[in-house]
Amino acid sequence: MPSTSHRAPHDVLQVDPVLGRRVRRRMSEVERHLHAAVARPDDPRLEIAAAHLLTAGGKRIRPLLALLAGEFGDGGAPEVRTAAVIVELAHLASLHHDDVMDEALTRRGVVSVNARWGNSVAVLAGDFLLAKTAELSAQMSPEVVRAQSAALSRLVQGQLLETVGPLPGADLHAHYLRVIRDKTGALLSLATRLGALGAGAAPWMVRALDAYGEALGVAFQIADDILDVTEPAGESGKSAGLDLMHGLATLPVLYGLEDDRIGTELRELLSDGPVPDEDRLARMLALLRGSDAIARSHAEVERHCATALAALSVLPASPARAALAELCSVVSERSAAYALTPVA
Ligand code: GRG
Repeated sequence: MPSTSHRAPHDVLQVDPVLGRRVRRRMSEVERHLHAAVARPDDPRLEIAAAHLLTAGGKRIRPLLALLAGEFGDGGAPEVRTAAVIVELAHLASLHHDDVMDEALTRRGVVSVNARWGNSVAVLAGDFLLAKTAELSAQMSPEVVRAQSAALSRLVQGQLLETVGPLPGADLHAHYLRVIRDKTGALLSLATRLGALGAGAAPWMVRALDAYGEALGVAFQIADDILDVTEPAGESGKSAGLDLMHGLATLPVLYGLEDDRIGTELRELLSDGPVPDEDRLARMLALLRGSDAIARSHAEVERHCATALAALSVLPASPARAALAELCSVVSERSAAYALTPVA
């Protein structure tokens, strides 16, 4: 079985020790401010629910993106740190709501907020986190508020489009791409945009970093969708096959349906409706893992990483640019193992 240990996003800081020390120091400040943002000394119950996933961990890729984008201006400006806090809080809010919709039992390797305290608390704690992001962006600038509102609106639209599914006769690949651009690309590009804006970077740099974040976000989501099929249960802090459980046509599934060897059986299994029993889910996962759907999906990860690298190439060479380029490799490596070693 291929190895499932992945490099963490923060490992890219190893490209330059001086950058690494600086960004890690700023990251601990971000952590302090994240916890301060959810602190409610007057009523610890809300704090406990809102801080549950924050404390559980997570890769912190969005704050890392904001801090690295900040390196293209005054990276030490407090606004860069605020940008990093905003994007992680918005991400957390979206995870709260996502887990309610998916009826998820675990997240970040711990029991989900909805499973622990119920749907109402999970939704409201998510709303509280979202409200905090508005409070923080209002401290920055009208441009930041505009960028944040636009990104959050895309996030919700992406999730909505995924939920309602494609229109009859629509191009399924185009629908999938639209969904993931909005539900994931929008927040990663907000991270780089706000980090760069907070640092006072030149507008052309902000645009390049925004384009990089969006393309990286698309690659990141496809890799996530591949891992949903390939990762043994528990490795990602979620259960395996969650998307299939909910009948979602992610890229590996779309390619699986196009594969002559498994397409017919996969279509039949899927047409039995969502929430399959354990045997049906196991059979669908085995079919996809043994087909070329994983390698074809991984090729798409690499294509979007190449777009992200092309966006970076207009920026001046620097340790931060090298770290952002390395992040493309980290994202691509996440889904590479099974693509290189198909299993029967
Ligand atoms: C309330 C802002 C808000 C949105 C509501 C629910 C929803 C609309 C959007 C959900 C979007 C969503 C969950 C997209 C998936 C993004 C994704 C790849 C999540 C996993 O991110 P990682 O791997 O997770 O960075 P960690 O735990 O490491 O932070």
